[in-house]
Amino acid sequence: MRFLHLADVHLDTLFAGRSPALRERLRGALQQAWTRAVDQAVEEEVDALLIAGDLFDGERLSFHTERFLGEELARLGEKGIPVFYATGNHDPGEGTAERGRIEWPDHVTVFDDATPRTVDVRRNGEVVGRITGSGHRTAVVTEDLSRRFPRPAEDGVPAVALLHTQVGGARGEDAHDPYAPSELKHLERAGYDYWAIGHVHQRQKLSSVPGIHYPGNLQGRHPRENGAKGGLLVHVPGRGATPDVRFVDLAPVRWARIQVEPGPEVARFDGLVRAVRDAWRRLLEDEPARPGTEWVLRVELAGPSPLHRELTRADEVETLRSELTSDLGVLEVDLRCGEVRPAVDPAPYLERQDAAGEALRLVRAMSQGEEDPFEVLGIAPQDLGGAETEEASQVARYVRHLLDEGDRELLERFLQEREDG
Ligand SMILES: [Mn+2]
Repeated sequence: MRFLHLADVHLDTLFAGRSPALRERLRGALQQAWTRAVDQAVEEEVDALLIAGDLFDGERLSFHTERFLGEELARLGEKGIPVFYATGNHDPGEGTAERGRIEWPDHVTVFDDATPRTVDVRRNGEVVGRITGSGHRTAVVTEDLSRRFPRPAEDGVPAVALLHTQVGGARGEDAHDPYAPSELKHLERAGYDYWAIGHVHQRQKLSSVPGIHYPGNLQGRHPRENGAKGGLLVHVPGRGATPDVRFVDLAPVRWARIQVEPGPEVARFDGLVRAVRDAWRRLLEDEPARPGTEWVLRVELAGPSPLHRELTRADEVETLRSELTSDLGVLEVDLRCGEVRPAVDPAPYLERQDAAGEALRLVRAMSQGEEDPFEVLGIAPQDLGGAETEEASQVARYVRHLLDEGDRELLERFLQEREDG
């Protein structure tokens, strides 16, 4: 049996907090990724398409998605490709009126409660595999649903299990709530040839034989969901055989993050742009993408820089951000400069018997706890903005954090004022 294994599509994600243009593009990308998945299933003439939960992000079902999904499912139906969909915590069986509008066609099997069901998959009338699936009835399933799966028949027909589950110990599991938690040991011994699972958005293989795989989500939706996203093309050649699993890159938009330390020698705007461009090229080499892939890029500048002062100003950062967006040809750049430090080295100034040296020694004494900053500055702890607690040791830690780069900051201002004066 050959099938395409998808999970965590999250149709109708709102993408709140993104710019209107990006939001529009990301919503389109979710659907485009789905269209590519269907294309892939048709081209590869798979025996089935499997969706391991969270097909929808939530209760919402837009008219657009309702119509779109209907058309895409019909395309699979016309080619005789059955669809198996097990509900997850985002789209539980006890759905809402909105999602209830969907009329699932006959070639779609929806597993939407805890009781597993087994369905034959046929090719030209012959049974080539069996799918056993169960779904989440409600949004908070704490039971290990995998324990209910029956022992598959030993009649030579490949057995595949379909479930939305958090397998204990999976990478990135802490980013997800432990719904329908299961144990790898149990899945391995349950007798299936392949577990098509979903929930954790990071693609990973938990076991080769039997195959136990998270395909990851179909399209990344935020900076932490970076790298190539898509589905798994799976071939289970026979009962007890080793499944062949191949990743297919389907997401039209990719998220990425690069960290750049321009260093003390980059002292001009175009130098900054060039430093980021070089890092960007290296990323493209490391992370090849299909032609036409669009990118949303987080750029984090860090380290000592003579442009530190400019990079603390919102208008300057915006100019750089907008230049990078067009220069790199990406959808959007999210530029972070919080880790950039002044390029000056305070060490030689610390010894000097002048105002700068005196001030530097005082900042250092405060940050090292030798002087009480509240006494020195003549303020009370409760007047300190930004501290989330009045507990003395917490406040002290917060103040030390504020003072951490304080010496460089202070020295930079001294030097600047001397130049200005
Ligand atoms: Mn989920």
